[in-house]
Amino acid sequence: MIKGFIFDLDGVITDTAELHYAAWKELADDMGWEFDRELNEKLRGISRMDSIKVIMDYNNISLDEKSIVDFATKKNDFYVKSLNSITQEDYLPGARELLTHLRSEGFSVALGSASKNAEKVLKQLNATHYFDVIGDGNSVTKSKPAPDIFLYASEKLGLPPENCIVFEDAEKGIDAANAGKFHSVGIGPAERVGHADVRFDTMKEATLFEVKSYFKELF
Ligand code: B16
Ligand code: MG
Repeated sequence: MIKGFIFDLDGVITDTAELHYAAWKELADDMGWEFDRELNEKLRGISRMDSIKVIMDYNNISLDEKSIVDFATKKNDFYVKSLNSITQEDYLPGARELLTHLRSEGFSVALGSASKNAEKVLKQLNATHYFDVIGDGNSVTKSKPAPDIFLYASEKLGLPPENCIVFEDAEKGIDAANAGKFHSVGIGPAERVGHADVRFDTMKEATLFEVKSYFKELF
């Protein structure tokens, strides 16, 4: 039986990818590193420290651990400042409606995001009240594709993975959900999330009715 839903944040509830892009671009421009939207796409759903390593590899740069942390912190400072621009208008279409519907039907709801800034983003959206549990980049040490963040969220909800559906927009996020033996819903193109149990192009199509129709024997 499905009793709980675990949501990724960026790309599922709201689109912070553009703000991450602007912050990495500001750092890269300062440093004279190459960074474009194609490379930004490779950072979808992965942690800040994994992200800077992808950018360094792309630029053939090697740095000591302290410098890597310093540069990642600098990017984060740019990013955190930009979060003040997020408002209640910035839910991805369909996301707020789904959260409201789940609460009204009595499902348990958790966040399972790689971001260490998730609480701030939820606050800006006025979305904190939708979640029984907030799992974010501060909750676990092993990031996606490891299943740890989703296992953390389901454990805090008091539910085993087979009773939970994970919503994810990232390839590595679906890897993480599948590795944890959760049911998975992919949001985005097949080449990115085609390995989810069911896939929708956008959150707008991923209504509770559609999700129930797909997983019908589990409701
Ligand atoms: P932070 P999600 C992820 O969010 C982003 O998609 C990814 O681009 C970012 O690097 C990661 O959060 C860490 O974010 O620097 O704020 O800790 O999709 O897991 O909600
Ligand atoms: Mg995401």
